[in-house]
Amino acid sequence: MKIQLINPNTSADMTNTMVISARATALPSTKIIPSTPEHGPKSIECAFDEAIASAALLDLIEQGKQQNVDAHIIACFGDPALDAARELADAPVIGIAEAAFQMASLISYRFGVVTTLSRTLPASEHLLLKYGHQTHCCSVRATDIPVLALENIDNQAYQLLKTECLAAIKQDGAEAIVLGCAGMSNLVNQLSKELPVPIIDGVTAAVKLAESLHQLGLQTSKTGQYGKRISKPFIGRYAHWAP
Ligand code: 2AL
Repeated sequence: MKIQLINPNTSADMTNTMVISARATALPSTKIIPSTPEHGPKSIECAFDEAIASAALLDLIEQGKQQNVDAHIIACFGDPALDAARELADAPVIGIAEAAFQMASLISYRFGVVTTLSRTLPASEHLLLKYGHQTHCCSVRATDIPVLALENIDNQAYQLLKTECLAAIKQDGAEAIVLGCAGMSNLVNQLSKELPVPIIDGVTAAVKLAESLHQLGLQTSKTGQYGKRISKPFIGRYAHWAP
């Protein structure tokens, strides 16, 4: 199968990190096709970044559709433009936050989320509510590590991340930890060795969910919410979305 792995921010280094994690997890027969926008914010850490990144992300979904990919992954923990992407795509579209929450809820009764800036906490809380995981999520913690600092994480930042994971486990009762950024996908193995609970990275969780849906022959439902978008004139820089 072909999986389009979209990093919706413009950091090519972050795309490379997640591609390595995805390829290491995917079946040998799965092709991972990386996709990074040319325009937009270098990292996505607030609603403004997310809004600007979303239009470019939808262009990438359309590109993936032209390449006949079998699944699209939106690899940013805010799951930006996920519903819009599902309106556009026929193949499954998987957001890494939703993928990680789903996996965590299968292997733990209460899980914690450890993410980047405190600024992003409401976004994670909002997604937990939207997806209905709030009763099983007992902890949402920030490290205040900026997304781009994850590209070359130093020991001090790594220890900070580990300390917040431990606090989620010991103080908040987390039985599994969801890592709250695609740029943390290369840290999951080390953290798994050093912490006493399962650690879940959304990128690799999304790859395995995409492979499962493909093997089951399941596509995005085109009835109702994820039905085709409403056809209408679009002008200016968005004229390419006109009928
Ligand atoms: C993210 C992420 O995964 N990619 C990005 O640019 N920002 N997540 C986050 N919590 O800040």
